[in-house]
Amino acid sequence: MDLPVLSAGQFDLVYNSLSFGFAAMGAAFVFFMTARTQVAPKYRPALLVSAIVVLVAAYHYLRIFESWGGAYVLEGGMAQPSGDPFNDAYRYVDWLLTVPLLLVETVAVLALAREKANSMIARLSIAAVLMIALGYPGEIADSTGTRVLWGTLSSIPFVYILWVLWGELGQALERQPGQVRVLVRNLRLLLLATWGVYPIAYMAPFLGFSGPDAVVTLQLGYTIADVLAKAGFGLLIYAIAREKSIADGEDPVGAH
Ligand code: RET
Repeated sequence: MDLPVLSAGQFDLVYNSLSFGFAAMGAAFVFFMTARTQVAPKYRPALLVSAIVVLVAAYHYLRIFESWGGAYVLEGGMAQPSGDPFNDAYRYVDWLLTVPLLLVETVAVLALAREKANSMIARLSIAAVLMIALGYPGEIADSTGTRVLWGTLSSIPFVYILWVLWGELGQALERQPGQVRVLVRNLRLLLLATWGVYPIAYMAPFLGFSGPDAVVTLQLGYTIADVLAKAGFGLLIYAIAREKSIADGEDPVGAH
């Protein structure tokens, strides 16, 4: 999309939220690395994957943040496009790397038989790559028609992923002990709520938001969803791993 002129306040809102995104992902990385020793060894890979996800995201947020800063110049209280492009591709490259990792994390917490887990990861990862690759041409398009077309195509693998995960997490719920069940239920809701924000933010340009408002809504929506879907999701995975360690009688902290 061509960048519109923004008020200084609109520019700052996106600037600060991208900065927040970088700080949140960096802090989450330190947390997940440190928290690994608080769960039983079999759950440590899940926390390592969470840490990798937020590290990859922290790097991309830094790049997006710099790109946003370079794409505008402040003049007379307004933010004018500087002529340098704002690189939307960082987000999509980030998702290409992190969404399959989040799927690995989710499937790991389901504790399925190895073959079933591998086949699910493969099917869901292919769907994730399709979802992201089909969304990108629409993201960078200027015409609404092109955006709607690619967005609709991208929604097919999107619905497939949510459908499969919702069902599998639902079945896994039944097998979990008390407190873990509540956490897995929350994980399922967080997944649906955060993943649902992406297509809505993508639709901002044709949901009645025009020019500057559309750009700000889109960037804020993606950033909030990313922090919740990566750092927030990882925290729930940590809580589940911790409860399961305690339930297995393998609490490494020894408080139980
Ligand atoms: C796009 C294009 C429009 C249609 C749909 C989309 C979905 C994107 C999603 C992204 C999820 C990213 C996550 C990142 C976390 O690391 C590509 C915006 C359906 C669901 C979870």
